[in-house]
Amino acid sequence: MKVGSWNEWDPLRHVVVGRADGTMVQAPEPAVVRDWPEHGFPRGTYGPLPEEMTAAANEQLDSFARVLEARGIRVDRPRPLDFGRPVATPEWTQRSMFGAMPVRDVLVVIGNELLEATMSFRSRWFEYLAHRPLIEDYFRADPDMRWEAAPKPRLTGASYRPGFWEEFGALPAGEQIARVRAGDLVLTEAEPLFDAADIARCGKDLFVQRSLATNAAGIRWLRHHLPEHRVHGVTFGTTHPLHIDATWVPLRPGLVLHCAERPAEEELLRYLAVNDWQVVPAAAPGRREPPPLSACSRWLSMNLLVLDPRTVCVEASETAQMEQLDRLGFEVVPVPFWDVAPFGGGLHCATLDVHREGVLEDYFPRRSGRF
Ligand code: ABU
Repeated sequence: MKVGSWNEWDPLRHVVVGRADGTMVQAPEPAVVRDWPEHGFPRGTYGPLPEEMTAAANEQLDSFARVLEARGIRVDRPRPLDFGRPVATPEWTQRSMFGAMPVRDVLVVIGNELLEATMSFRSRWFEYLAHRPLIEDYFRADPDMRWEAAPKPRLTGASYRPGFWEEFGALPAGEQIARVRAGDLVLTEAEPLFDAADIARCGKDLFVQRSLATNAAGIRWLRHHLPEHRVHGVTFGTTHPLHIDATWVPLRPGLVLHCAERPAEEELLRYLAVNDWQVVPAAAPGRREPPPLSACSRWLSMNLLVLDPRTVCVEASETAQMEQLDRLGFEVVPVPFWDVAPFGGGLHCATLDVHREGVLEDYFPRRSGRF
């Protein structure tokens, strides 16, 4: 038993796969607006996702776990909470939690450190508890594991821009993207906030997206916390930045899959170019629409799990994405996963790599601009 992973591609030996049980369309809160009248959840309403959807998602998650185990990868599962119950801190009350499917959002392993993210939704403040039984087991079993939790956020009204959603929603897309580039979104800079899924790990370099869940103070906290790394704050040209793993997906040393609909900053592209990295635009998704009851986009097509530098798991209906990866020299493992998407994401979102073989390496020896 060992906790250790430096990047997104070294050979995977041990992974956590989430569970769909009890996932909620969460109760209203300042960080996020849910408005899905066509699926029975108009703005202001909340409640559990339908039982038949939950059963279908769990079937795909269980089957994915079996695919990984058949390849000799150890798979652990979280222990879902009663996410329908209200939660509170001394400063606020939230009428429901969310779920325990997207493990990637909450936890990240960097070297021998397992780090619990702050999160920025009140409905997700306590989500780490679904993973604590596993984390405690790892801590007992691995004498070298570092167990860290980022500062628990207060998430008072001071952490959110009042009236953000109404104001932002009324802007044309170009102005919304300008706000994304400027980091002028729902989160203020009152305290460090980040979701772990905004981090893409490339050895010494960590690319962290400033998003609807991650603010500049969160990126600064990560930079101070990980002094042996280069922690780069990055933005992409999208109106709804939330987690980097359907936008900027490192596949192996020298190769990143990039969502071309969400352009990277020129300076970031130059940094990759001077270090001889190739940035490949991902194939267009097969799906025409985003998943129902979900903040995710149809670009979950590129939310994949790399098993080693030659093998990658991809959602089974995304044939164009699979063919592209095949052309790039990967063995592609198709995994049916679309029924999981409403529960918080794709194959990368659903997992946490606890152990990948490998050591810390510097894949970007040359500096460029602010990088
Ligand atoms: N949370 C995973 C990616 C979200 C998206 O861009 O579709």
